[in-house]
Amino acid sequence: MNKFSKLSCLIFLAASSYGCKKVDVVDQEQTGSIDASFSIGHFAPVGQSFVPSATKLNYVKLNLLDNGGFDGDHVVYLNIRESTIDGDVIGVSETLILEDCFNFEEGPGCGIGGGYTTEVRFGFVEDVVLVPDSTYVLEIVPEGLSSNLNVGNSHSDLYELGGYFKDGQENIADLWFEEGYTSLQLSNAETTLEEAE
Ligand SMILES: [Ca+2]
Ligand SMILES: [Ca+2]
Repeated sequence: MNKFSKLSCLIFLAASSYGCKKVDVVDQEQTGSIDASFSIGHFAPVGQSFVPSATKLNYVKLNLLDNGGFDGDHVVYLNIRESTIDGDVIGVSETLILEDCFNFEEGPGCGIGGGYTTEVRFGFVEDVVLVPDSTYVLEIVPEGLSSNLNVGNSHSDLYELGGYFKDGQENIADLWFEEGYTSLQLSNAETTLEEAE
C-alpha cells in the first residue's frame, strides 16, 4: 500500500477500536482436489505453472506430506521462475523447516510415512513482481535429503492456465496450489488497504 493508506490505517487504529489484520488475497489456485501425491526430490524438478491476474505475489500454499519413517526435518523452499521450469528465477520464498511427521498428529518420531497431505504456506520477504497474463512456474526445491517430501496433486486438469511439472515434464493435471498476496484489512470494516512496501 502507499504511504497514505498505511498512515490512514494507523490513524484509524489510534482513533477507534478497529484493528488491522493481514489477509491473503487469492490470485490463482487449484484447491478443488487432491487425488494423490508424489516425491518432490525423486521427481525433481517439480513445480506448477500459472498465469497471474495480479501484478505481484508474496505467498504460495501447497499441500505436502512426510512420506518417510524415522527421518529428520524436511527443508524446502520455492523458486518463482519465468515461463517454464528452467526459466529465470525472479523470486525465492522463505525456507521452511518441516519437522519429521509434520502431517501426523503424533509429531516427530512417529515412524510412519504417507497419510494425508497438510496445507503449507510459503511466504516471500519481498513481493515478487509479476506481469499479468504471462506464464510463471513455482518450483519446489527440497534441500539436502528432503526427498521424502511429497506434494499433493489432482489427476484432472482443474486449472486450465497451467499444469504441474514432474521430472521436468509439464502435465495438464495440476498440483493443489494457491498463490496471491497479503493485504492489510480493517477488521469490522469492508475497506481493504493494499499492503505497504
Ligand atoms: Ca518422517
Ligand atoms: Ca492444468
